[in-house]
Amino acid sequence: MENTLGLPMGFPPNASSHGVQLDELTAIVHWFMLVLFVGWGIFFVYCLFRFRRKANPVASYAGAKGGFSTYGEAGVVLVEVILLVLFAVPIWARRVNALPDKSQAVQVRVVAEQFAWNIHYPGRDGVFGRTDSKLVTAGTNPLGLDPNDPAGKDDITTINQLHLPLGKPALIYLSSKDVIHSFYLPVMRVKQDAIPGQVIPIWFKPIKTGQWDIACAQLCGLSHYRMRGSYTVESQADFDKWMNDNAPKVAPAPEPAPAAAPAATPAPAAPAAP
Ligand SMILES: [Cu+2]
Repeated sequence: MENTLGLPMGFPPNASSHGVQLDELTAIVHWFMLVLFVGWGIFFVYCLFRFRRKANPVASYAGAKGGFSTYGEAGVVLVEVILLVLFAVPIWARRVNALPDKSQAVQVRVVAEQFAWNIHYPGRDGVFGRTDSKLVTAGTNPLGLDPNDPAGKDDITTINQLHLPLGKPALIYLSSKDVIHSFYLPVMRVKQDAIPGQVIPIWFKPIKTGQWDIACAQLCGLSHYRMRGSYTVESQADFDKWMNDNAPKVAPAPEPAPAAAPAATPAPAAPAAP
């Protein structure tokens, strides 16, 4: 087992650019916990001895005196406020809220359902076709793609098969059709709940090629155990080839009709690129 900062953490191998930071942070927290555990353990044993019944036949009803405990508590609160405001919030803003440039990233929609992962690439035009829950048909159109939307003609959809190029940020818009699922890629150090009615963007950069499982990390129903996808990280050339092989075999999208129909159907907020 590989150690992280000297601790046998038992992490799976890491294949993403941010994974090392997460692993080290987790190891640092464990070191702190170890120090606290030993410190409090020693204090506990000290108290057992110091306040033993034989030496203290009568309980002290006054308790601790002096300002130490008050100042100590205030100090702890202050340190925690500093950690939250100066460290946690800025790191969250930079690492989680700030998404990579769309033109530099591979954009994919991942729509979870009982019990599969629907994968949706925007295709060559980089625009996701319109989807509508009313158009969903099990088997033939699990994503509810609108066949009349020209932007959707070149879209690539798969079930349980996600491909990503190496070294390029993957920007994933995660949603769910039914219940709460959780998109879990252990070696990418990615885990995010997929929540019906929400589109949650997540991103990471794969730094190793290989093939791994997409696991569902929420107990989402009877067949949760088999809600298992697969993703492949490959070179840009292999990825492009895969995209080509899977592109719909149709003529280039025709010019949209003059009086384009989409205006007639009020789109109920397609969960495409936010
Ligand atoms: Cu699930």
